[in-house]
Amino acid sequence: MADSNKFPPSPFRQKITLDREMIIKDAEKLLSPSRRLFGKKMLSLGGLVMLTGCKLDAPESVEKLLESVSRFNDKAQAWLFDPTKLAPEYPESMITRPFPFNAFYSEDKAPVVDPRSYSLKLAGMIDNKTPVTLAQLNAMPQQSQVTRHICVEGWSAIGKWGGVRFSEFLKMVGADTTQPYVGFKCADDYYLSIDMPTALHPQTIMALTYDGETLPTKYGFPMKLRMPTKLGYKNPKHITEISVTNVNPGGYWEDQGYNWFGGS
Ligand SMILES: Nc1nc2c(c(=O)[nH]1)N[C@H]1C(S)=C(S)[C@@H](COP(=O)(O)O)O[C@H]1N2
Ligand SMILES: [Mo]
Repeated sequence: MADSNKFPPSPFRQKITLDREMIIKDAEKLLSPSRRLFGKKMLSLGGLVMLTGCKLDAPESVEKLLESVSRFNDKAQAWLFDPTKLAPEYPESMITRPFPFNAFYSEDKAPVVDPRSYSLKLAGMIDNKTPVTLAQLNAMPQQSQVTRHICVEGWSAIGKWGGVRFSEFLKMVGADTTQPYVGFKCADDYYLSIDMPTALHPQTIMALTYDGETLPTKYGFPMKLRMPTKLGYKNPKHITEISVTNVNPGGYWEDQGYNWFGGS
């Protein structure tokens, strides 16, 4: 985590307006390389408030919010991405129903994976690369969490996921956790990589259930990685392969230039 004092002063420091559209425009400027990828869907005020954890109740808070956005852009990652911090957990009564679906395609195109033939491939710096079956994953100790999923497109929702703590899985298969990256391949051509500290974070789980039921197709059957310390797009669904590596495997959005905070 970078020290926030090291950031150059925001060019928007002088702004003392609470005009919503202006705030969004300014934030879009700060986020500019990635903005064009999401177009109009990219930002909402609610999304920005959630991303930055800033409330908009005073003129100074606008400046704070914009500085916070600027920090994301500068890869400082701010509070949301601190791998040593625990993400907040919520009571089950706060679960968002229905929980939203999102992907780079519509819900009816979500890949249908056959649980009988499925096995999770392992690659890279892992001692035991024998593919892992769903039965094996289900037999491991399970834990659950009610956490908030935040999507950069401007929405967030609280959901409940259950599954295997990822650090325990990595230990079981003999992964070299001194390597910097963990890569994921998915049944729908999505791919992604995360940093090892996030992989080992206690709230990072291989989710096998959603809201107490087998993970539905739309939410990533048979298994997704749930990381409440990362934004939505960093949570890969329908995982088919996991690799441990010292070469950054990139990611679906990151390789299109969308790398301003995700790569940590
Ligand atoms: N395999 C795969 N994983 C993915 C995506 C995708 O398109 N394919 N989209 C990401 C994005 S942008 C979001 S917001 C979340 C949405 O997860 P949900 O459908 O459970 O809400 O999945 C993430 N993981
Ligand atoms: Mo997302």
